[in-house]
Order: sequence, then C-alpha cells, then structure tokens
Amino acid sequence: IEAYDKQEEPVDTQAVQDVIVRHLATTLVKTPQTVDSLATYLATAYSVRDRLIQRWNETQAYHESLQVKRVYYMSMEFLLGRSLDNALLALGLKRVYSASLADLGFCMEDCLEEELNAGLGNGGLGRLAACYLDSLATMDYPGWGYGLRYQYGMFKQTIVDGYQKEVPDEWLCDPNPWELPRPDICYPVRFYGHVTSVNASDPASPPLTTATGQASTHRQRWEGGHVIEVMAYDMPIPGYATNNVANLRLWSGKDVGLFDLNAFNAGNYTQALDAKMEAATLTAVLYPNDNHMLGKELRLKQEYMFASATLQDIIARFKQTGRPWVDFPKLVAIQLNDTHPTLGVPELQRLLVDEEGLDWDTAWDIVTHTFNFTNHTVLPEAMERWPVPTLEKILPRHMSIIYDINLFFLQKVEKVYPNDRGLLNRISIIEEGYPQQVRMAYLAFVGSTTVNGVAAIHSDIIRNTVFRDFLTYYPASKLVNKTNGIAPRRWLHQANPGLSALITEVVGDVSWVKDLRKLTQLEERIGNAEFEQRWMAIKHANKQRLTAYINQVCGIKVNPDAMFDIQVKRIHEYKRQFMNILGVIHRYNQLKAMPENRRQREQPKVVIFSGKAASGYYIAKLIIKLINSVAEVVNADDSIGDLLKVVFIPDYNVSVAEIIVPASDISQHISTAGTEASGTSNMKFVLNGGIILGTVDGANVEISDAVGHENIFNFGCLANEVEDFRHTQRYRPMAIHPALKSVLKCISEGMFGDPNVFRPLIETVTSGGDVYLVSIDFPSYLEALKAVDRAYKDKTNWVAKSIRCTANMAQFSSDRSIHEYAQEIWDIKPCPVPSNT
Ligand code: 26R
Repeated sequence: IEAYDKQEEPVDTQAVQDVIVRHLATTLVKTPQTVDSLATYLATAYSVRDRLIQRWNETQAYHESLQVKRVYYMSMEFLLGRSLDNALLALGLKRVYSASLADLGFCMEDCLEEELNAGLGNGGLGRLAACYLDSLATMDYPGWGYGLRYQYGMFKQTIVDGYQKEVPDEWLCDPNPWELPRPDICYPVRFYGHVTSVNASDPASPPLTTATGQASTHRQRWEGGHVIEVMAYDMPIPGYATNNVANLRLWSGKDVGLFDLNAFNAGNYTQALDAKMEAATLTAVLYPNDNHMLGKELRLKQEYMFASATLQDIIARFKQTGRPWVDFPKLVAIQLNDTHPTLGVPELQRLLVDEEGLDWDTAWDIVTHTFNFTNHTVLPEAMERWPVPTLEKILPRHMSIIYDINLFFLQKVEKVYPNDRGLLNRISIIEEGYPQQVRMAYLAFVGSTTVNGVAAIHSDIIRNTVFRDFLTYYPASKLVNKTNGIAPRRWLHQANPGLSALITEVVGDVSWVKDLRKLTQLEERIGNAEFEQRWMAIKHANKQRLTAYINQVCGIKVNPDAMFDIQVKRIHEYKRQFMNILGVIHRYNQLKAMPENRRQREQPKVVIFSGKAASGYYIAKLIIKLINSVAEVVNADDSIGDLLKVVFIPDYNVSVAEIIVPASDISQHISTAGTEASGTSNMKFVLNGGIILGTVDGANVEISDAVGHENIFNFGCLANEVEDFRHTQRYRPMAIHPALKSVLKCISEGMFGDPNVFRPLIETVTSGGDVYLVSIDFPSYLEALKAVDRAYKDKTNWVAKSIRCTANMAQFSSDRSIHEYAQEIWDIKPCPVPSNT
C-alpha cells in the first residue's frame, strides 16, 4: 500500500501515453484531428482495462487452481456508477494517468465526466451490492457477483413543469470498456411446457441411482414450452491496492438464440421466432420500482432466467473440479440479495434431482447448505408473492418442487408442534387465498442456512414479525444481524479528494482507505484551531463544488456560506420527504412573519432534495411536484433572499451522489421509525463529516451509538410505539398540531399553485390514516430543526462534532460487513493473489 501512496508503481507517463495513443488510433480509429473527449475517455479506459483483464485472469486462475471456496452474491441490481476513477485509484495510477493525459493535452476531469453511469439498480439494495463487491475484491476474498445486464438501467429523471418525467437510460449507447462479452458462455432457459415423470424404460433418461444407492423417485422431466438462450458479460471489479480482481457476471437474453426446434419442425416459423424475440425483451429493462411489488410476468421471467443461468454456471464450474456432489457447499456459498433471486433455491433442487439424478434429500441438504438470504425491507407491499397459477403456467416444474419443499417442511414442523393448524397455516410457503400465492421470503428462509437483517433494529423487527413463527421451529441463531456498510474507497477517498488528502496527512499514509479504524486518529486534532480551519475549508470547497453543480443543472444560485441541509434518496412516503417540505414551508412562513431586523439574524439555509419516484407511484410524484412548487415560490421571494433556498436536483444517481454527499452540513434520514431497514446514505454523509438529523430507525441507531448521541439530532416516535399510534390515527384521528394545520392550509389555499393538484397528497395525512405518522412526528421534527440551527451557530462546536463523526465511522465500512459475512455466514477466507511482476 506504500507504493500506492507514493505512486511508486513502475510505470512512467511515456508508457501510459503510448498505450492511450495506440488505443485512440487502433481501437477507436481516431486521428489527432478527429479525437474528442469521448474517445479520450474510451482510450484511457481501454488502457486501464488491459491491466485489469490481466489481473482478473490471474485471480480466477489462482482461485481455481487452489479450489478455494467462493461466495456468489446474487443480486438483481448492481448500482456501480462509473468505473474509471475507481479503477485508477485502485491500481494506484491516478496521478500517473492525470500527468499522462495532461501531457497529451487532455484534462482528467473532462475525461472522467464522459463515462456513463452503470445504473443497474434502484437504490439502497443495488448500491449495497456494488459496495460489497468492492470490499470482497479489496480484502482478497474469492467472490463473484451475479446479476442482469439490463439494456436500459434506472430511468433518467427530468423535471418538466415541476413534475418528474422518465426518459430511457441508454447507458450502452457508447461502447462499454468495462464489460467483456462471453459468447462462449451461454445457457438455455426454459419457460412454460409441461412435466412428465421419468419413464424407467426410456433410454434417453435411464433411472439413475442416487448417492445413497436408491433410484431417485422425485426425478421428473420438464419439456416443451420454449427455450431461450442467455449469454454472459463479465465486468472486472478491482480491489484497492491488491492484485485481486473480482468478477461481476451479468446475463443478457440473446436475440439470436436457440430456435425452438419443435415449433420449427411443425412448420410454425413465426412462433419459433417469437422465442428469439422474447429473449432480448427479457433483460431489456430494470423494473424501476423499489419497495412495491408489481406482479408482472416479465419480472418473474427475469427472476427465473437470472436464477437458472446463474445456477447452471455455478454447477458447470463445480463439475470442473471433479469433486463429489456432497462437496458442493464446501466450494460454493450463495447469498440471495433479498427475495428477488429466490427461484435459485428450487432451480438448484431441480438441477440436482432432475438433471443430475441425485435423490431428493441429498439434493435438499446441498441446497440448504449453499444458500443464505438477506432481507432488506419490512414494508408489506414490498414482500414478493407470486400467484400459484402464474408459477404453474410459466414454471410448472418449479411449482411442483415448491409444493414438495413446503410439504416436507410442514411435516417436520408438525412433528414438533402437533395439532397446531394455526402455526402450519402461518408458516406455510403457500399462502391460502384466491389465488394461492407463494411467499418468496418464506421459501428463501426455508432454503437457507442463515438469514440476516441489515441493521440491529431491523434484524430485531424481522425476528419479531415476519419470521417470528419460523424461529419457534428453527434455532434463534438462524437469524442474524449484519449491519450494512459502505465502501470507503468510493464514498470518501474518491468522492472527497480534499478530505482524503487531509486524513492521509494525519494518518501518515493512505492505509486508512483499507482500515477505517485509523480514522480515530482524527480525534486528537479536535481543538487544534489550524486543523479545524482546514477541515472547514474542505467542507466549504465541497459546498462550492455542489453550488456550481446546482447552478449548472437547476440554474439556481445558492450561497455556499449558507447551511446545506440535504435529503437525497428514493422518493417514498415512508422516507417522508413530504414532512421535510412541510418543514420548509413552516420555516418560510416564520421568516415572512418576522420583522426585517430579526429576520437578518436567522441562519441562511439551502434545503436540497434529490431522488427518483417509481414511475407508477402517484403520491411520490406529487411530493416531487410539491417540492418544486415550493422552491419556485421561495426562491423568487426577494424578501427572503439567501435566508432560504429550496433545490430539487434532477436525476439522482451514483455520480450525482458523489458530488452531493461531501457537501452536507446536515442531512436528513427521517423515515417513520421501524420502516427504513438500514439506510446507507446516512453512513456516507457522516463519513464525510456531515451531521445527521434522523429518526430512531435503521442504521441511524448504531451511528448514534458510534459517534456519540450528542453529535446527532434524533427526534420522533420509536418503532415500538408506531403500531399504537397507527391505530389511534386510523380510528380516532388525533387533533392535528397547529403548526402542521397552518402549513397544510397554505397548500390548500393555493400558496404553491393549484391546490387541487396537491389534495391527494394532503389527504394522506388528514384522512388517509396518516400511515407514516407525519402528524405525530411533525412537532418534534420542528424542535429538532431548531436545535440544528442553534448548534450550527457555534462553529467551533460544530466542527468538533463533524470531526468526531468522521473519526468514529470505522464500523460502517463495507469491509467490516463483508468480513462478518465471510466469517459467520459464508465460511470463506482471504486468498491473496501473488504478484507476477
Ligand atoms: C419490486 C419489489 C420486489 C422490490 C422491493 C424492494 C424491489 C426492490 C426493493 C428494494 C429494497 C429491498 C431496498 O432497496 N431496500 C433497501 O435496502 C438497503 C440496503 O440494505 C437499506 O439500506 C434500505 O434501508 C432499504 O430500504
């Protein structure tokens, strides 16, 4: 790591330039006359990629030769963002490359800006998967990610007349240097068709004897329907200051796939072509809804093609080792990132029983010792359930396997709890009703060794709610907590170069990037006026960078000397951006009501929002409209000026977050207690010296414990009070607090434009049961905002808080999370790849 710090890599700028120029000329067919910044970016990326591919090959070959156990992180979403800057820093080549580009007459910053974001995810869950790959690679763990290569990732958001408009995300319109097409790695995936029992006299499938010497009785044949072909694309994921390069394998439906030969032979040419078309459609688009399940058949097909291709691939690799089937869990651990990849469970069972001829129990033992499952949400509407008739139609063999899994499971439970029909009903994987539904979380639970929540409070909640009954049968130790983390490489070293340099100076070298515990050394500098000055200067420079961005994309001029109060995340009722903007209206009214001399003593503030709403989420879209309408009125009010500005930054994504996160004075994480599983942006802001204003929810709780409760602003009712309040709200509407009443009145009297537009939004609080308890928490929220204003006045105290926050964030590094998963769930060990040079 020393070498990375001092840039002692044995590369000179001339060698780097030569490779870039060669790629410009040969790969991109550019002459000095035609070269532009896109070509420069691409040539630079190709030259970095050359190095990555070499290490990637060495890594895979090394791990294969040792037959080490690997983890496969299965996730329908990976929000990677950009790769070039990250790769340059990981390889210790940032400075050499900047100098080389400068020599060639190009600017590194412009070059980095050319890269499109890989936005193959919605929000928290997808970005977590990306941070986890970074940590796996950096800590030398043998690990791969598996996901889908959507043609269109998360939509681009534009704001038209204050409303969100969705624009397709054409992230693949430029060549993508970070993916390696693998036309040789393809698998067939079947849909529909029918199941027949295997005929012992059929020479095509002789009755296999099983590992226990008995003929498999569960073996079935699934045939007919149609078969599509799925192809792999690999993305190298570099570890920081190590030779290890992990792999992210993304599947894509092939538009030129297998012809459905049956249909073709029957003379039905167009039907045969349908299957080819469908394959391309399958991975065309990422479903942009998070925390709300839509029962779309195309989504189910995506989930299955993902599960099937991945499990076929893992099995093919396992077979190459020549090891017996019982060794499968000794070489393979699979993590299910929420329930989205859960069809992997019945798919592995099917492949082992039907294709490989193992008996049911041997196969099931392998399956349950291979999978583990992470739950990321408790919102009931986000729980995946698929109708039995749909599954029977599209995946008939899987439906019968799920029935059997459920039957054997319930039989075992019944032995322990005889005569408890209620219990059996409650924990059945199949939910009774019209139609019956398969509860995917239950299937994942039963199919896994270990199940985990993503923050301490969240794990406690799922222990006492969704999985409560399961823990009367399974040992309590089956459900564990693994608090989320964030990659310090991207979220501090890369996003905040100023602060990173200062920390490196304090620590003495850059080793903190791999060991965040070293940040505690910052505490010694608290009280050192010169250091505190520099700390604040860096924050100010980051606020200037954001100010320039806001001016560029919104055309709004804000004052970087004002307090920056930021809430950026998916727009959702449970995250309560609505409460935030109501607080803004309250502040505006108060300022307006003050005499001029009093007003000028108030703290100037910029309230910044950013985030996308699911395209079909009407209320969330109205929240965006309201924010923009309030912004329009407030920002145009000359009597208020810099005292209050409201900004909605369009198209929140990873790159935008990298600009926003380092620039907060305060950030808001104000979900109704018990609804935000963890949150990860809270960690990002605090790591960058931002203070947080938050409810007692998700990882806020552990962050408070780590940085000290005096350094965080908490408010609102507690998770265990929420149910009682909800009942009170729903059946005996409580008197609405006068402050809330008056801001709602402003909206409904037209202060922010046509009040009819906002009526459905207001009604969520006044007559819709106020499910997220805005009316309960609003008074304490206003108090907390006041406390923030007071504290911000005392700059010395504030900077001390800020330093203390950063200093105590070690436990929120994804390195810590991954280390725990590796030791306590996956049973994998670091396996550093020796250097060849
Ligand atoms: C459509 C449906 C199946 C669906 C539900 C939920 C699709 C996507 C989601 C996303 C959820 C699971 C998600 O992103 N959850 C977030 O996970 C983060 C990482 O653990 C947490 O920090 C965050 O609190 C949680 O909301």
